[in-house]
Amino acid sequence: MKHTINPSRRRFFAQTGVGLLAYAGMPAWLHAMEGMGEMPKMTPKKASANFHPDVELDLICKPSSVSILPGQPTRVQQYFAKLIKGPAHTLTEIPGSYLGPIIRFEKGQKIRINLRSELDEPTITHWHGLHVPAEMDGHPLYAIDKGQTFVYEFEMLNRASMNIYHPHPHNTTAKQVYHGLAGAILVNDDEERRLELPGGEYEVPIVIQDRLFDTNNQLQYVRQMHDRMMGFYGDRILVNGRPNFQLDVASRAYRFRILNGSTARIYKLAWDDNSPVTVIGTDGGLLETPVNKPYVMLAPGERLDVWADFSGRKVGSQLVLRSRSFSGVLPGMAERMMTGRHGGDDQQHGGGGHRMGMGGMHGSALPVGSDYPILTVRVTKSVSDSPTLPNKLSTIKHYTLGDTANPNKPVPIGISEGPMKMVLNGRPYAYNDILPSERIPFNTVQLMEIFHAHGGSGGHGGNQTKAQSMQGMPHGGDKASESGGPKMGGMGMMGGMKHDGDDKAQGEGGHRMGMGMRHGNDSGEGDHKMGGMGGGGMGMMMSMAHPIHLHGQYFQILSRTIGMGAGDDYATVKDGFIEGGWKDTVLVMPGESVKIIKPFQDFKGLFMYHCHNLEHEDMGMMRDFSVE
Ligand SMILES: [Cu+2]
Repeated sequence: MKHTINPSRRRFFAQTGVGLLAYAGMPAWLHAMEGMGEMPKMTPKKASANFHPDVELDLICKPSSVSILPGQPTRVQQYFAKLIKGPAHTLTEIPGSYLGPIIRFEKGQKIRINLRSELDEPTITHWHGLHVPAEMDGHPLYAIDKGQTFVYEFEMLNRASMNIYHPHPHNTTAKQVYHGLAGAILVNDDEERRLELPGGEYEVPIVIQDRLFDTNNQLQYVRQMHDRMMGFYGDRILVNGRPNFQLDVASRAYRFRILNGSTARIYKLAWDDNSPVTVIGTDGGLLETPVNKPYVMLAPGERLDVWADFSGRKVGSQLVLRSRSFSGVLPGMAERMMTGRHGGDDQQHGGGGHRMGMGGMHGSALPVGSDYPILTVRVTKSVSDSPTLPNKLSTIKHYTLGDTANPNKPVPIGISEGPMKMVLNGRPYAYNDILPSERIPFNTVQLMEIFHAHGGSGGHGGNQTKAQSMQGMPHGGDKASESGGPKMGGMGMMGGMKHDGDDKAQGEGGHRMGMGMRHGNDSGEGDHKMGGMGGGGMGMMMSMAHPIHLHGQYFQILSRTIGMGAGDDYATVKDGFIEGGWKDTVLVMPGESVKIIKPFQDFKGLFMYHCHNLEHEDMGMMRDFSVE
C-alpha cells in the first residue's frame, strides 16, 4: 500500500506564517488544502456466495434535480434505492425530496446493499451509527468511481434506533452530503415493539438541514477558507428537503424521529409555547425513561426521538418547533459578526455590511445561535384516542469505570483548531498513521476523554504550548507533538481580518485577539483543559464547539467537565444535553472535557473518529482507531 502522508506539504503548512486572508486570496491553495495525504485504492467488495441476505437492495447515488423553491429546479446529488429482496416496508420514499428513501431494518436481519455510483467523483457510503465490520463501514479507503459497485454485507446488530446513511469519501464528505446525499435508517426490534409507540403516519422522520441558494435556486457551497473553518451555514432551513415545513396532525401523540443532517449548524430545539420537549431516545435508541427538557441541543449527526403530544389541542391551533438563541459554539469574534450581536441584542440585525467586512465572508442571514423556526405543526383533526407515554422505555446496561480496560488512562481525543489546522490528537487525517494511543485492544471496553488540546489556540506561542499540552495528555501524546504547532496561527489570521475592514466589530475583534495572544502565552500551557475556556478567556479566540462522532459501537457519556470561566455562553446550552442513553456523536463545547465509555467488540480493523462538523472533517479533523 502507498504511504499516504505528504510530509513536505504538511511541513509547509505548519511552517509558513500565512494569514487567513492571504490564504483565501489564493484559490490554488484551497485545492492543495483539500488533500491532507492521499488514500490508497482498494478493489470494491463483491457479493459473497455464502452470504444469504434477508434483505437486499440496490442503492445508487447520482446527479439529479428536484424542485425545492418556486421556480427553477435545484441540481442535487441523490440516493435512489430499489428493493431486491425483503419486506415491502423496507423502503419509504420521501416525495419531492432530494433525501434518500427511509430504510427500515430489523435487528438480526442479514443485509446486502449494492452501492453503485454514477457520480463523477469518488464516493462511498457510511452507515452512521451501525455496528458493522470495518470493511463494511464505508471507510474512505473503499471509495468507488463512477460505474463501480461496492457490495455491503452485514448483520444488523443494532438495537432499535435511528441512524444515517451518507457518503464518507476522503475530503469530500461535506460537499456530497450538502448536495443531497443522505438518508435515514430506522432499526426496529422487539424491545421497542412491545411499547406500541406511535407508528405509521404517527411516526414522523424529521431531517433538519440548512442550505444556501443562489438566485437561480442552485445550491451554493464553500467558497473560502472561512466557510471551512467555521463550518458552512445556509440561510434557509429545510425539513425533509422542503422549506417552510408544515405538518398537519391529529390531536394525539406522535413520535418525531429527528436528525440533524446539516453539515455544521447546531440547533437548540424548543417548542414555541415553552412546553417541555419530551425525549424518549437519542442516537443509540430509546432511553430508559422519558426525559423532559426545556430545550435540546442537536448537533450535526445527532438524533432525537421525541414524544410530541398534541392531544387536548384545538383544531386550528399551531405549535412551532424553533431553534432558540444560544452562544459560545463559534469563536467569539466570528459569532459576534455572524450573529450581529456586537454591541446589542438585536439578533436579527446581523447586517451584511459587518459580515462582508470580514474578509468577504458572506455570513449568514440566519445566524448560528439566533432564534428561528424549524417547522410548524397544525392541528387539523380532533381525535379522542391517544396512546400514553410509557414510564419505562428500555433497559440499558450502564458501564462503570470498573468495566473499562483503562480506568486510569483514558484514550485521548484532543481537539485542536486553527486556520488551516483542524486536527485531532495533533495530526490531520492520514491513512495508515496510527498513534500508539489509537491502537485499541480487540474486545475491550475503553474509557476515552475528548478535550480541547490547544493551549494558546493558535497563538504564536502555539508550537510550544501545544507540545506541552499534548504531553499532558493521558498517554500516546508523544508522536503528536512532532507535527508542530500552528505557528502562523491566530496572529496572521486576525491581523488580516483586522486590516480588511473598518467597522466596529472588526476593531473589537482585533483587540480581543490581541488579548488572546497574551493569554495564550501566559496561561495556556500545562493543562489542556485550560485551553478551552470560553467566556472571557481570550485563549479561546479560535475555540468552538465540535460534535465528535465515533464509528463502530455506541458509547455512553460518563461525565462532562467545563472549565472555569465558561460562564454565560455555557449557560445558554447546558440544559440541552441528554446523557443517559447510547450515543455515537457528542457535542463538545469550548472548554469542555467529555469522558465516554465505549466498547470495541466483534470486529477488528479501522474505525474512524472525527468531527461531524463535516467541513472540519474534510479539513482533517478525523483519525482512525485500529482495533487489533
Ligand atoms: Cu469540528
